[in-house]
Amino acid sequence: MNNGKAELPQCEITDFPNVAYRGTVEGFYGEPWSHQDRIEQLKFYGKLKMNTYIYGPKDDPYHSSPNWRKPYPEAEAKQIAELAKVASDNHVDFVWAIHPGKDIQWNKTDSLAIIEKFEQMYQLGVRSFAVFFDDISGAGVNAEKQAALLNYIQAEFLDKKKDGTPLIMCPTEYNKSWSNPKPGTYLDILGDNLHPNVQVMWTGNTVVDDITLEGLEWVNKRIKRPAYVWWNFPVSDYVRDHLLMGPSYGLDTKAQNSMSGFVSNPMDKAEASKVAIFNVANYSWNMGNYDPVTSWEQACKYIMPEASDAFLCFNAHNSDPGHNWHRYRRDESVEIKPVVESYIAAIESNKQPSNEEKQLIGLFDQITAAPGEIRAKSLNKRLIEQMDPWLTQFEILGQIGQRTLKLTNAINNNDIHSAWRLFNENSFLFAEMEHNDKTMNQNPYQPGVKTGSLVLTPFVKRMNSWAENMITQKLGNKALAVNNATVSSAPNIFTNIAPMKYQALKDRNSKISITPILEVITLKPGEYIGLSWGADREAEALNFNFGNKDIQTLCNIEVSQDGENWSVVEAEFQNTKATLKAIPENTRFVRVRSKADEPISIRLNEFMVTAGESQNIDPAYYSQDNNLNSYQTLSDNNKVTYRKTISNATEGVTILLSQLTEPVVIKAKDLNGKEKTVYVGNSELIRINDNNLSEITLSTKGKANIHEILWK
Ligand code: 14T
Repeated sequence: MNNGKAELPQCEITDFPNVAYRGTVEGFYGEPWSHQDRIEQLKFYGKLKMNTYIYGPKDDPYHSSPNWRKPYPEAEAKQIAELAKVASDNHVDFVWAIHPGKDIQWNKTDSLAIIEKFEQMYQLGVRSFAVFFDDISGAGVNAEKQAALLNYIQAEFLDKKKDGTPLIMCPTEYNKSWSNPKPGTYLDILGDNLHPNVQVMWTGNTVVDDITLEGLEWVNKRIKRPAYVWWNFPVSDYVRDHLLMGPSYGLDTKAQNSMSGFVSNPMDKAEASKVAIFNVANYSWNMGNYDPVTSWEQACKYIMPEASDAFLCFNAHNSDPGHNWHRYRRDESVEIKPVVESYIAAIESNKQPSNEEKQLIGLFDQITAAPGEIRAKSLNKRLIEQMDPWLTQFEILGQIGQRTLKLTNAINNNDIHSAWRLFNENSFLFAEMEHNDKTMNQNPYQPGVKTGSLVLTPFVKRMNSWAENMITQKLGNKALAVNNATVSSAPNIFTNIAPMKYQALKDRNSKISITPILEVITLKPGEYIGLSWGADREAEALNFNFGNKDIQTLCNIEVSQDGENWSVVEAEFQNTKATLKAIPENTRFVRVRSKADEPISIRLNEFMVTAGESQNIDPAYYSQDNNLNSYQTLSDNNKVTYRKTISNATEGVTILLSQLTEPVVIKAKDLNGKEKTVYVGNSELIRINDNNLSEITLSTKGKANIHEILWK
């Protein structure tokens, strides 16, 4: 002490943040975080030197309409007070946001209502405030009025209180694609009118996007201050069947002087969001040094030290949101992707993969073990609870992967018995996955649970459909199914554009649709895109949208019963959309085929066939439908007879079964009609090598699934 003044030794501060305000904005739609989740988050931010938590859950009625004018009821008020306290203990600003724009009246009463509400929050210990005008329409979107309201709050509330942090606003035009580019419009009005202390939020060039220096410079010029970045990652309210657990990338490392704050809008799953939030902490503290993948690996260790490898493995394959409205995609399965690709290339050109196989075995063993390890070892029960449905699916994916690799080997080694067993095990595992997808996480927006959806799930599906073709080819000619359909009962893409063959299909509520492709597709003369389905369904309509107004003159719409004989039909066109309503009975294929002389550009925005179950389908169809997954159930001493379907079957017949509980008895009639027992036993793949048969009859005292009868 010297004359009552404290002296500090001279020092140099070398560790300081690039961005003043760093943290999260709880701004997603859907179930808000729980109180306990929020407390955990605030402590987590404290440890990672993050200083901001903006409270703005869209589904809190006291944050938004209808109740933003009303004070919180006692119980909720108590919780907010507790959050403000925990925040301050952890050096975090608890920012309370109001979302009044849906029904705000631009008058004194509503201005006062906001100040009164802020006053209530102030009494609860809140010292930081925000006003959100996002996702509204109507009178609320007026820039002059919004700016005047914020200036009023600045003057009548913050200037008087003196101990608040800078006021934050989220504009209505909160991203470049939604903002009026004309000078003197919305953003410029905010820039000119808003008190210089007010921070203006910004999500980037679109709603969900990378953050670029260029993009920030564009908006900063207009709002006349550095933007406060609201990064819409890892928020998953627009892709609720996915988890976004991968690296946080797409963040400009040279933007430190172009932003006043950086907050992440996370998933409704608070604990699972910590991976991305950890990365945001690293980025916003020292962006010059930020490396997304290194930081992500550190995050996995930090968040689940007890099982970090398993967690890393899970996260590596649960990161892409899948096709979505925002067109925001993420890398997934990055390290294994080239291995998967060369494995597929080898298998499909009848070569034996070697190195790739070893790596994939290792990976699928790891995937199968990861969920169990996470569940057993992680002390973070809330995190496990939030990931639970995805952990379940991930384990099944691992089990399918393990069998898939053995399956392709068995086929290449001509070990058809093992191949059938493995294919069949996978068939049940796929069904289990599908069942989980239809029963777990059934929100009304994107119901279901998807894992490994960018690389690994498509990989195992593709290999199993390859295996199905190989098994059928080896064991029999194409079965001739009942109702004269040779098409597989499984819906399939019908195209002669090679890379499109494996595009994912969705089959729900009688609608079979091709997953949209975002890139422009070139359709060469004669090329076509279509769908096929089984004789157990009757098509009612085709809807497609190729994003091209001239499709009507450039393409033919064609239907077929067998995939070989086609007839042209006329659809109704409306701009780029086409609808075909009267589809001839027994149609099993539909395609849109280019008849132009030159390649044409299209987009696959929609391609959907509505096809409900057809009536009176003979259950025996499912054992003769070219689909090894489907089956007919045999039980209780019932008999089922199959006549030979191809006249030149010179080898005999193969019967593919599963889930046998008792021996199956097979009787056969020869060409003279004499019957004898040809098999009694428990095998699930039975070959009867006799070219003299005219029909076979199966029965069992127990149960059996008959998957396919293949004559050769
Ligand atoms: F305020 C904004 F900065 C913002 O991003 N608002 C919402 C946000 O709450 C939501 O979590 C996020 C991701 O879905 O997107 C914004 O909400 C939207 C975006 C749209 F494109 C709501 C409707 C849309 F059409």
